[in-house]
Amino acid sequence: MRRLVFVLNGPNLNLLGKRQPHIYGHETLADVEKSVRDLAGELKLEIRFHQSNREYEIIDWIHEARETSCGIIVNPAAFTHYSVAVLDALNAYDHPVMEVHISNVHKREEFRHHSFVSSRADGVIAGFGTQGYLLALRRVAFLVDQKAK
Ligand code: DHK
Repeated sequence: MRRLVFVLNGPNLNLLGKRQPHIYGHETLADVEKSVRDLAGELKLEIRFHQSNREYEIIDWIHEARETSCGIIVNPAAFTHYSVAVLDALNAYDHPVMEVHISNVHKREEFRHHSFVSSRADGVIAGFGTQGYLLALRRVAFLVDQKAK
């Protein structure tokens, strides 16, 4: 299997570093991408890193990942809390899915406590800041290596 991992980011994450830094921190999404790519190099994984404010693009990337990848790391951002369509797309995906939230959504408004994506995710990380992406990537690598044994 190709050691390719899709890292998908939902709406408003293009503003990371500028948007509510007391909640999401000062790192930009480009910083996150760089850290993810550096770690992927160590773990011998390839990365497709995407962000969109449009639900259909996230869905299309999940469809693309079905054919080509060994795992998905997704921060669906606000789509987490209402998108049955993103859940349906992930339910049609056969490899590990890690759900990442930069903030601890459970410490925030009640509408952020429910995630549609969690019923499909193999793991959920929230409140670890942008480090959550790296923890998720290590987990995907572990699961892929385990399967290859
Ligand atoms: C990012 C968002 O944009 C919010 O809509 C989610 C998530 C939380 C995050 O913590 O990364 O509620």
